[in-house]
Amino acid sequence: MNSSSAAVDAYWMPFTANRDYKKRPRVFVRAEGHYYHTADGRKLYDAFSGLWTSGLGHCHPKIVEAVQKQVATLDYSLGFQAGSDRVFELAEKLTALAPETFNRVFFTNSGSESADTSLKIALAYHRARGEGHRTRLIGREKGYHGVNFGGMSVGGMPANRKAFGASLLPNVDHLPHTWNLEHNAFSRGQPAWGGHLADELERLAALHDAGNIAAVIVEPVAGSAGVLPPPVGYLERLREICDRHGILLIFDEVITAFGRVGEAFGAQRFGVLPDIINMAKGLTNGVIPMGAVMVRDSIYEAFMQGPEQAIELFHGYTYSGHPVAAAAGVATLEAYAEEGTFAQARSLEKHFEDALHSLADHPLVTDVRNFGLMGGVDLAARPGAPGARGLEVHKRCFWEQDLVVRNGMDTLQFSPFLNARPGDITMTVEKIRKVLDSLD
Ligand code: PXG
Ligand code: PLP
Repeated sequence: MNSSSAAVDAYWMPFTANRDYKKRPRVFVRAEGHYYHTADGRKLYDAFSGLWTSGLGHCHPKIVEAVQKQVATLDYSLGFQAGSDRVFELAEKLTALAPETFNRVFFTNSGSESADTSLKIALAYHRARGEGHRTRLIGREKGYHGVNFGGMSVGGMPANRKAFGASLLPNVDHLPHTWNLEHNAFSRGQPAWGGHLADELERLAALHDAGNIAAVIVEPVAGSAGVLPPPVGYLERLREICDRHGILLIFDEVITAFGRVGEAFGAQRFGVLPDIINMAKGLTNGVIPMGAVMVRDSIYEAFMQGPEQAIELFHGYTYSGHPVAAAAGVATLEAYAEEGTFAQARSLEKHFEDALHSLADHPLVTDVRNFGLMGGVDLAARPGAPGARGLEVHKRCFWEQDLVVRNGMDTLQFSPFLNARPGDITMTVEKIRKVLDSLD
């Protein structure tokens, strides 16, 4: 393992405070089950299950074996005008898991690519149906749809947009976010207040003319923003308004799919069916990068016209449906089914909620939110140093508590394993309290 300072210096790390990190690098060399291991023999509990990715635990034997076998059998397959047996198998398995009417899937390599793919499908769908004037895209404040230009444009994280403001897509507008400390602080699950904020879509429809709007994209539960569950009735109202005006509804389920909210898809948990579902992360348990965009039959069918030899959608990635990623996907979906993972995740929800909300009385904690196995704990920012306290918790947990916790600025994010031991969730929260007690 080479983590000399030259090696560490060579790497421009993503979403990282590079200079601060490189003063004292935090490096993993191995992972197994619920733990990471470091070169100097330390073993750290992973309270974020990868990056919302690895719900089954690290180095799951079934997935490891499937990947090893696949890479030695068919390492790459041309994906344009050809395909591997494995990717068709995954497509069939995935559509079987999805809500009825979602029978077609397009493969990408990440959540960001899924975002851009879904927006392109929405625009091309309307054009294919003779409604090429539907070009406006609606996102939401505090939304996160990855870092590519489309996803960033409909996203609503100010820091991610700041440097690129002038070059974002035109014809985009945003719904307001639903987080409001006056009305829904310390909510357990879906806040009772805020469903009416979906009606802002009606206002945008009037402003831009509904006939010019192509799609609305939201996360069923906003993740990166610090876990913002939808207020009661909110998603239902978005669905109604989209139906009324012929607007496509895209659910970005990169985090919420595959058991994170106790069902295969958040759409099923909330009982609200979008038109397009984006996914990534849990599709392969994080083992090989892969994303996907699943559409209702009616969307796919709208493209299937014109001469048969014509390509219907001019879009695709070199690695769309990569056979090794597909093998990881197949093994992951099988493991979810064999181990009853989604039901197990659901059975942990109450314990997780109670554990997280036990932090509510801490003087540094300003809000706690949760849904499924997603949790966010806001800390009061240190005066004049936003984000410093959150990063300090991450670092102290790493060095002093053998615990990996993720912070987004001053929000601590929790993504327990879908098969976590309840005692480990309790342990995580006890360690967080200890660290919070030691902060100034
Ligand atoms: N959509 C959603 C809803 C996501 O959560 C993406 C798209 C982008 O996926 P890729 O694979 O391109 O990263 C995501 C990714 C965090 C955090 O700290 C979450 C993500 C990425 C980085 C940090 O919560 N989610
Ligand atoms: N840039 C160049 C020069 C390429 O040739 C390609 C693909 O062939 C790409 C970018 C896109 O790469 P990918 O398909 O991996 O997204």
